[in-house]
Amino acid sequence: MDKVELKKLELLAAKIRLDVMELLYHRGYGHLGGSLSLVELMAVLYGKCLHVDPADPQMDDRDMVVLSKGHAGPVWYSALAERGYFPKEWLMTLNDGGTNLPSHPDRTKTPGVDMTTGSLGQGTSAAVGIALGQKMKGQNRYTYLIVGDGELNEGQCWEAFQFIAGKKLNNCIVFIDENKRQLDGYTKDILYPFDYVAKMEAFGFHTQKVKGDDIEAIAAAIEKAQANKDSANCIVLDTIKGQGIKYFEELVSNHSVKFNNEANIKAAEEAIANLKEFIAKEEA
Ligand SMILES: Cc1ncc(C[n+]2csc(CCOP(=O)(O)OP(=O)(O)O)c2C)c(N)n1
Repeated sequence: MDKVELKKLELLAAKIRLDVMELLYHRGYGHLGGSLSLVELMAVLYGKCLHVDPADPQMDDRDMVVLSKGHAGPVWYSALAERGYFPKEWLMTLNDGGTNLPSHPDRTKTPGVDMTTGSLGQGTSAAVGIALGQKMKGQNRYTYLIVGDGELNEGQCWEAFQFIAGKKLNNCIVFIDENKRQLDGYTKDILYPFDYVAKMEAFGFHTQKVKGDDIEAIAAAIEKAQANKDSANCIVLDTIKGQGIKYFEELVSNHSVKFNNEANIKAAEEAIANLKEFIAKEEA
C-alpha cells in the first residue's frame, strides 16, 4: 500500500474511532470495547475493499457485510456514516425511540446494513446464505463476515464454518475479532479457545493472523484471501478490546461502558479531544 493510501485509511480510522466515542459518550453508555477493536478493519473495508454504492445501498451487485457480533453496531454505523450512507447527525440518535440506528443492527432500518444481528452466532448462517446467493447469481462479489471470539462459544458458528469450508465458499471471508475478552471476562477463562488459526485450518480454511490495528496488514491479508480461490478464507485479527484508547483498553470491564463516573467521563473527553486534534492536523 502506498503512503498516500495508508494516510487516508489512518485518517478514516481516526474519524470512525472519534464517531464511536462521541456517539457512545452522547448516549451515556454502550458497547465500547468490542466496537473499538474493529475500527481498523472497518476503515480498510469501507475505505478500500468494498464494492458498494452508498447512494444505492440496495445495488444488486454489491459486496455485503455481516457483523455477526451485532452489539458492535456503533462501529458499523460510524463507518457507514463516514462512507456517506446517511448523515453523521444520525449517530447521535443511537438507541433513541424511532431511531434508524438501533443498538443492534437491523437491515430494515439502516442503509448499508445487510443483515440484522445481535443474537450471537446467527449472523454466521445468514452470511453463508448470502455468499451462496452471490455465487448462484454468478456475481463476483464477497460477503465479509465478522465474528467475535466470545461469539465462537455458539455452536452455530462452527456449523456455518463447516459449510463455508466444505463447500469452498471462497467469497465468504471470515474475520475473527480475537480481542481475548467477552462480556464478563477473558475468553480463556470462560471457555478455553485453543488456537483459532489451527482450528480454522483444521476445518479447511486458508487462515491468516494479523495485528488488528495494522491497516496495511489487514489490507494485505484481504488481498491474499481474495487471491486464494482453492478454499475458504479466514483472517484472525489479533486485537485489543477497547483498541486505540489506552484507558479503555486497560479498563477491567470495558464491554459496555457507562459514562457516569469522573474517570470514564474524563477519559472519553480526553480521547475525543486527542482524536479531533489528530484529525485537524492530518487535514490541515
Ligand atoms: C445468543 C446470545 N447470547 C448472549 C448474548 C449477550 N452478549 C452480548 S455480547 C456478548 C459477548 C460477546 O463476546 P465477543 O463475541 O467476544 O464480543 P466482543 O468482546 O468482541 O465485544 C454476549 C454474551 C447475545 N447477544 N446473544
